Amino acid sequence: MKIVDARVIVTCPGRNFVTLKIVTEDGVHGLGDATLNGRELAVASYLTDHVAPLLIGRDARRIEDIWQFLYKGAYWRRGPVTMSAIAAVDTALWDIKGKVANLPVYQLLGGASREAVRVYCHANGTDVDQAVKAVAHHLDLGYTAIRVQSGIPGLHSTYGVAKGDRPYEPAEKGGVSEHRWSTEAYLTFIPRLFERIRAEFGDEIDLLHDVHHRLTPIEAARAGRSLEPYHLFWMEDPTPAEQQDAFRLIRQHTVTPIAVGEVFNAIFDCQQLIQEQLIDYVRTTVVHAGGISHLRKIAALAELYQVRTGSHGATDLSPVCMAAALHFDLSVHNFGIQEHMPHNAETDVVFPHEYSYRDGFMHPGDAPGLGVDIDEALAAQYPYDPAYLPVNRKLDGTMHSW
Ligand code: EZ4
Ligand code: CO
Repeated sequence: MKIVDARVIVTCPGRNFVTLKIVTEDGVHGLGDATLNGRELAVASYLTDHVAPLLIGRDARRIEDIWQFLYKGAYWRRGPVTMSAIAAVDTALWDIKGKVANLPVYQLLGGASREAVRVYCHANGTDVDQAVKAVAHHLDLGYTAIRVQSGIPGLHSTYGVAKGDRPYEPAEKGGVSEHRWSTEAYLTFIPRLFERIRAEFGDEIDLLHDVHHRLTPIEAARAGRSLEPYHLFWMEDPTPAEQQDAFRLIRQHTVTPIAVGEVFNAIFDCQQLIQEQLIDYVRTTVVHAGGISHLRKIAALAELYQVRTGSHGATDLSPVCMAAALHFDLSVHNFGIQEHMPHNAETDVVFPHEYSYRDGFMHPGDAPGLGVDIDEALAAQYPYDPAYLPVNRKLDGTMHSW
């Protein structure tokens, strides 16, 4: 089953997406998400200029061999650009294998380990009152696990909070915007936010929070300890994880569960975190961590250490990634939860899909393959439009993690 075409489709139905489409000699096609938010064209070029020519003529059935060929064959290992490109190929080949077998991909991965995939949503407010309203709204939509982010008194903007009345979107057009940051303001405010949310909504709902890599280990330990009365489902990215052993210090001080991994691209990025049980959830995702094949290896390692999965699922991961994530989530034994940030209506039309949401759960559907497609004519009507993530500076102007 030879590959006869591999091409990249870049489209911007409100935000940029990069999609790889692989076609076999029998006319079967598969899709893979290759979107790297804010650096999209680097992956598009990597695929078009360096990977697609190598795929032509290869046997589309040999998913693992092609993965190893692209990983070992590049010589230059890992990194978000390379691993997103490999992920796109891997995902597209699983899609093709499912279509040829006439089975949804989760059946090829061992079948369903659960009825459906529990998801968490985002509730954001410019202040605590708005955050309370956003939580109430998402409870009405059926979610039972909710990530809460709020504007911080004294700081004009911060991560995860929408500007104006448009939904929060992690990328902005028209240049790089700047946020301001004060660790002390944040550490003082954050327990008050969750105290209020628990007072309003009680103990039953699961609450999550994203620190977004902004604290040092000892500051993260203080945050985790101060949040213990509100028993979070997880505290995400409390400190940058380049130095995995930094998490030992956080663990020594708090029982607030920790989730890390949306910026990881290989199993080596979380090897120590998992083997020393320094985290509770690993957030690696299909598009940025080498595809379904590599994510399964990470999950298998994590299973040994009672670490569960909690894949990243923001809007900068396309519906192709969402579909692939749901097949993975449904099948893998040590699944924890899946992030769900719904796409806008234009995106949902450009990428028709079988997956669905109901009462706090999602399901990938039972169509052969991934159950997601791309309307190429429609995609072409939304040309690439550069957008960047914001940056973050401390009050004195020093660059900080965003
Ligand atoms: O900032 O996807 O948990 N979700 C997140 C996201 C990330 C964006 C970056 O592209 O942290 O909002
Ligand atoms: Co995050």
